[in-house]
Amino acid sequence: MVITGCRIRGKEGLYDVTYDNGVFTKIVVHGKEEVPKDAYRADGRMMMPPFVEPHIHLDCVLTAGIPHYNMSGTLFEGISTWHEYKTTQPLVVSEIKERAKTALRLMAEYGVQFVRTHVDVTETSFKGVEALEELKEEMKDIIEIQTVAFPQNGILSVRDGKKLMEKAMDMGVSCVGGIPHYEFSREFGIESINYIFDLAEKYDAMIDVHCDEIDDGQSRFLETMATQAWQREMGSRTVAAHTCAMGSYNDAYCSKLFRLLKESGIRFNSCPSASMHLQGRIDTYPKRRGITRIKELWDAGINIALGQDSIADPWYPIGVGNLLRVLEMGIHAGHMTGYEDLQHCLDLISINGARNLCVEEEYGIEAGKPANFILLDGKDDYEVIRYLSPVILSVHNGNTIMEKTPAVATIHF
Ligand code: 17E
Ligand code: FE2
Repeated sequence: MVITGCRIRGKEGLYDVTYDNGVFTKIVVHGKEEVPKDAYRADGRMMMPPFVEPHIHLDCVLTAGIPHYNMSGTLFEGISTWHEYKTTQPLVVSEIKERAKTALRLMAEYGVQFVRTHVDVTETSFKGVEALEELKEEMKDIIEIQTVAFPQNGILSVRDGKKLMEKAMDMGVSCVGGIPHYEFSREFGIESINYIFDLAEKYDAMIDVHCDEIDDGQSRFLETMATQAWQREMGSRTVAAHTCAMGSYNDAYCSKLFRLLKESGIRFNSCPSASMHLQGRIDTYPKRRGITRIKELWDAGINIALGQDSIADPWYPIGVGNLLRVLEMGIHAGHMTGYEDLQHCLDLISINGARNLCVEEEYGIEAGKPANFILLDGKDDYEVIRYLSPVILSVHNGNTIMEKTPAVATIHF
């Protein structure tokens, strides 16, 4: 198959891109060689590697309103509403898979091909783990899924929490998760982090921890995570998610912290739309934004990717799978709307996510790499974020997983 006359993100000029048997085979300057009649005409649109969703909870998606909506909009009412859901609704593997698959179809429409999902392992029937592990296997040629053992109610703050984590890892979950800021005490929080790193070493797994997801400037579990990652040289396989408290740290502490963050090599994830919605709820005015220091991390050369967190679940009532909306929110909230930032802002939902998931090998428009790409109805990052351009073609391992005909408006003046 040949895509003719496309821009390639980050390169000058137009190209013809050929892929065969799921792999890119040839990339030549447009017009240099004859192309087959059935080549796909890109007409100058931009090709790039697919979008990456580094942080979502697929076991909870599309449950908003059952048994009731989160009326306060706080993280804590989200957690208690989910607790009601999981203890009152029948949990059926086929139903969880269907909801998750509906969310994956939404994401596919917006160019996502790699997804890391959390799955609550303090839901003790383990139907969520079963469902998402099955889906991960069934979908692997279409959308690549990684799972995280996420202890929603804590590891040490629930009875047998460690056993639940271990059971999930035995069932094939990809990453070890955690929630230190939600453990009963600071001591439990720290002990949970040490345990998470031990477990990751035991299972040779990656780490992705909900860390300091709270507007409490005293919540400093990130320094413990980064220190563990530094000591064990596991930074490149470790993600600190949310780190909302960093938005409330004082600058003196933060400047000290950044040295460790850089040396540790850990990666970051922020979910700006979800955090803007959930955090700042207990403030009067001025209200905090409740997000981590996206721009400062980016400027320090620390990897940070943006994710959705939720699609219509007890934590966040809206969302349709469109990472461009998350990016739009993130660059506003993070003051990244300067001209220079806009030139490469798509990194935040593409390559940076791929680094968090450790899938860079499969990622890139280069001969010899798997034919994973999207085609956007726009020509560069600036235009795509300004227009929230639709993805019109999405190809994974050479298979077309989504095609779209964008709507055309007729203006009558
Ligand atoms: N659970 C949690 O602790 N935090 C979140 N943002 C979500 C679930 C979505
Ligand atoms: Fe989350």
